[in-house]
Amino acid sequence: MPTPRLPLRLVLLAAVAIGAVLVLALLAATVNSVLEFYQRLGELPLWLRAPLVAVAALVLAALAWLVWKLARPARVVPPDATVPVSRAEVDARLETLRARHAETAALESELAELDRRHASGELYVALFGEISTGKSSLIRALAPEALVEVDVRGGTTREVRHHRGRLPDGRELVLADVPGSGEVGGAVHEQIARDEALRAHAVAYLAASDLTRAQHAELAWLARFGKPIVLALNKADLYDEAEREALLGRLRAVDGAAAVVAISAGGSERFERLLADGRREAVERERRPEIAPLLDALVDLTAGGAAALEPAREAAVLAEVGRRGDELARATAAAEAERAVVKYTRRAVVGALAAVAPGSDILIQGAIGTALVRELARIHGVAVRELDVEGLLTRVGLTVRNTTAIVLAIAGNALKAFPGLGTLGGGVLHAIAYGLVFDSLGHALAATLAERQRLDADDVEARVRALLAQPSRERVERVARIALDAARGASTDGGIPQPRR
Ligand SMILES: Nc1nc2c(ncn2[C@@H]2O[C@H](COP(=O)(O)OP(=O)(O)OP(=O)(O)O)[C@@H](O)[C@H]2O)c(=O)[nH]1
Ligand SMILES: [Mg+2]
Repeated sequence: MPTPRLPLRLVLLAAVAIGAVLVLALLAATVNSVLEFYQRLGELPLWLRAPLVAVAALVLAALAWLVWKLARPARVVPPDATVPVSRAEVDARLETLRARHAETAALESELAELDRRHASGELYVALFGEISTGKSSLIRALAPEALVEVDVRGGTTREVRHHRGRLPDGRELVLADVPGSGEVGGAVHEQIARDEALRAHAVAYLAASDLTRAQHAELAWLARFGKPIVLALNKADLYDEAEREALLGRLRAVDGAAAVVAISAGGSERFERLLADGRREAVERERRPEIAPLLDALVDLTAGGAAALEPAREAAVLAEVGRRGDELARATAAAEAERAVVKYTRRAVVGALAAVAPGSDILIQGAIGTALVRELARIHGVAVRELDVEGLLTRVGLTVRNTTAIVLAIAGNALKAFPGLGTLGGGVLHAIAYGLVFDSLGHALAATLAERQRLDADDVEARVRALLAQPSRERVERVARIALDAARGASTDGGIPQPRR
């Protein structure tokens, strides 16, 4: 007769009930002992009570501090934080990058443009803002002879164009019209605009209504470079007096801008005209620009002339070139590391195939492992001691020993992807396994060195373990191909690798 099974729900209910009773009992006991302790404390003479209370308070404070230290969320440095950097430092970084054959042309031309503008002594003002906020229309109003394209469609301006204009006080300036930001898929144009904004002495940031979250972020990014900014509410003609004042009030509350003004850059308007004979005619007419408040703000903001604003402009460009130089250095190191990993994986595979005597392969791999660690450390500019390298290899070796079965299974599976390999024998399987170990060690170590800038064995080991546990198909096939190429090469040489037990 089958035994009647208790419904799972009932079992769970019972467990929860028992748990609740236990928790309540524990709570009551704790409260009770606290009360008792408190009572006893009250009975103690003051000379004994006072130090006891003080010690308890200290312990509690230390505990609270510890909890705070452990639980506090890590401080996140925004990725685009601007780090001030000197010209000499930037030049030195570029020199190092050139020596590593990195593509430094763009950064060099940025520095050349920095020097060219410095020598020209001209005042540069960039217009900046989302698409269709009226940047090109504003250029047309500021520099009437300028040939600029204005369109109702967003994304009309695709590159930076410079135009000469004149401030009301008679000073000349160079105006930069730039592509609008916020266009779908317009990351490249946005970067062009941002770069030009950094190159300018001052920026007129155009908006056509309240700022969106993206516009807030853009303005904050620009302000972090210490750029003098006029925030201009364009298309003010579209709002009545009350709406305009309310909008301006909100824009004034935004951080980052030195001045906030309302303008009408102009643009053109279309309307229908009713003719005397009853016909209707579509007419397009230029709107009259009203930009005096912006011009006045620019006069104030640039009162010291280009020379006074030059140090801040240079600092902004250098900070950005420095940031990009760092990015390029990281990418260059990553590419070098990748090549090194492939090189040593191949050597490990070839070594494993050549090692006929049992046990000799371990020695060969030890030497190759040391060389791999040394080369990756050199690429990432991390100094390592002999002892650390040995320690790391021993630890990873132990990890690998524990996972050998997995690695061999993976290698076996990989072989199935290459038909007709029966003749090559178990040596190849072994070699693929070795290759996977080296490939995993190399990638793990490269990632640790790039992220932590030191040989953190714990981190490397954890990463190796993760990589070996779940190797991607692409990785396994790549290593398998290296092994097969090496094995075929060996067999055409006549030295067919022996199957291993
Ligand atoms: N009502 C009104 N419309 C304007 C004003 N200024 C520009 N416009 C219109 O806004 C639209 C976009 O103007 P553009 O000058 O091309 O804007 P933009 O910022 O250069 O645009 P992108 O180059 O695409 O980033 C056009 O249809 C203009 O006629 C203004 O002051 N008032
Ligand atoms: Mg434009």
